[in-house]
Amino acid sequence: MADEATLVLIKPDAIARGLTGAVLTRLDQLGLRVVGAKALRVSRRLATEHYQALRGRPFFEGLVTHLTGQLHGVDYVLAFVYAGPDAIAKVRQAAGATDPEQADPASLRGAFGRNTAGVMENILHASSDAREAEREIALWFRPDELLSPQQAAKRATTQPAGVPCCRA
Ligand code: IDP
Ligand code: MG
Repeated sequence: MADEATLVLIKPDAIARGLTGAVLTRLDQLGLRVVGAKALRVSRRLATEHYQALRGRPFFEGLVTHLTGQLHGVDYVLAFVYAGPDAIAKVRQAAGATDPEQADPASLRGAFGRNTAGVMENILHASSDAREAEREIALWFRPDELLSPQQAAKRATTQPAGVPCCRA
């Protein structure tokens, strides 16, 4: 399994609904290491750049407005970089399918997502492949905001504690 890094954004719908802890608990169980973490305001420019591949789609404006937090009265998102073997696929699987109504109920989107605000309130963003992860990490984090693999290695040798209340 390749050692990879992937971007996670806890979207404004999750922040507004108090789901940050649930997301982080689930991701902690993947045994990856966090090499970047921050809270930040999202400008329309950053949101547009983040979703540039979807420009022109009918839901694009709503998507950008959602990520800026305007739909949920939230003025920040939480951004993380998770790293480790197969990190991209592991986080995508934990996130679940794009549409919360189609997502596996055991996934974060299936368990907590909904479609009630005219956009998909699907809790989190997760990079979909290595190329996208590289582009997105560079968009959201400066190099000096990320731990080196050596700095983060201690976490990798520690087994996840496991949380009895949550499915692995
Ligand atoms: P992903 O987040 O699962 O990678 P993408 O296809 O990359 O899904 O789309 C990015 C985001 O755009 C989704 O998370 C969702 O918020 C929104 N989105 C995607 N497809 C639709 C759609 O058909 N209608 C409304 N919103 C959509
Ligand atoms: Mg995507």
